[in-house]
Amino acid sequence: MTHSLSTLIQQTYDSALKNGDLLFFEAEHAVKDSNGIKFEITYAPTLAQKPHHESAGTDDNKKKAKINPFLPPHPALKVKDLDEHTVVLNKYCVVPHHALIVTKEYKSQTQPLFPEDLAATWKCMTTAYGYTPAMAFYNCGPYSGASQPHKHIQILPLLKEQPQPPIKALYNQIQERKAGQIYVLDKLPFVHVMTPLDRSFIDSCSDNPEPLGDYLGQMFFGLLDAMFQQMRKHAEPSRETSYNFLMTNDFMMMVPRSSEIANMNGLQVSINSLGFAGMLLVRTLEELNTMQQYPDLLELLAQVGFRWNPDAEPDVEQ
Ligand code: B4P
Repeated sequence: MTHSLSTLIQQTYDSALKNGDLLFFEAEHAVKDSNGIKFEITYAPTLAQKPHHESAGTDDNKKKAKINPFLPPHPALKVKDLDEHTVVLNKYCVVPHHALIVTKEYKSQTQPLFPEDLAATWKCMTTAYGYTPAMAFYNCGPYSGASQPHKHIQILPLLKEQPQPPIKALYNQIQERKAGQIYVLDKLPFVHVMTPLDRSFIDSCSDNPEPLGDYLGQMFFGLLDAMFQQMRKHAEPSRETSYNFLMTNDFMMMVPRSSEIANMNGLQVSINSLGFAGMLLVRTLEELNTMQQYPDLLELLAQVGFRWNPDAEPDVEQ
């Protein structure tokens, strides 16, 4: 009997957790409204116990830092082999069943996503958690918040009541949305691009990876191109591009990154793609309290992205 992806994820998770091959970090959640987005702040104090990826200076640590955890993935965390990818559980999870789609061969996390990556991601994102909606994200490049250099896309179930992910509340305000059109949201004070997906087309080819991948690839590269156009207008040219990519059941979003760390009243907070979805992670009570009192969380995100240049030529309406 073949099991569904959602059953395999649950079974692998239960046994990896029981055997200590996967660490789940208990967290508390707070919600903070900032400019119409109900940001979800996840406070995970035990995450401080997670081993650091960076070398701490000793030879032993340096050796450990070089180990690629996805080549091969730990057998206890491996959920399923796909054609060119393997579905693996996140060893250090704050959200149960958080999974990764890693390339079977080594590919760099600085590469864009290609049709085969996107088709595999869509298939997993829409089947991994039964009827619970999910989100996929990709931290691309050195300033994106990525800690592993081997190409991996992440998927998470979206569990809460409010529009999910929280950024969707702003997406929902786009009037007369058209699939494939590029949108920029007035309320976000940093360069970003967003596009709605054509669900009826996707559903018509969801069992056929080739047209599915071609369509999602076209949307991804259209978004990447639009992001570079915005960057040319609003930022200094740079050789190293980093960006965060989000994909839900109905839209894609891309945000170029200028740095990994935001400064919150002297505290350093690492932000990855989830920050731009409206989901922020803190590890200490001081960070939690400071974030809850921080006047504008979008300003925190603007610090690690690129602020709009007020002198740039306005976009031409199409
Ligand atoms: P990356 O793209 O490299 O980095 P990341 O998601 O920012 O996670 P990072 O590792 O920096 O974790 P952080 O402490 O910030 O992804 C690498 C992924 O591989 C991570 O998911 C990592 O946990 C996983 N991994 C590492 N070694 C592994 C192994 N041997 N086997 C399998 N998987 C392995 O954050 C800790 C966790 O909290 C991360 O999972 C992160 O995604 C999650 N998180 C961050 N913000 C969150 C939020 N707002 N809400 C909920 N969860 C959040």
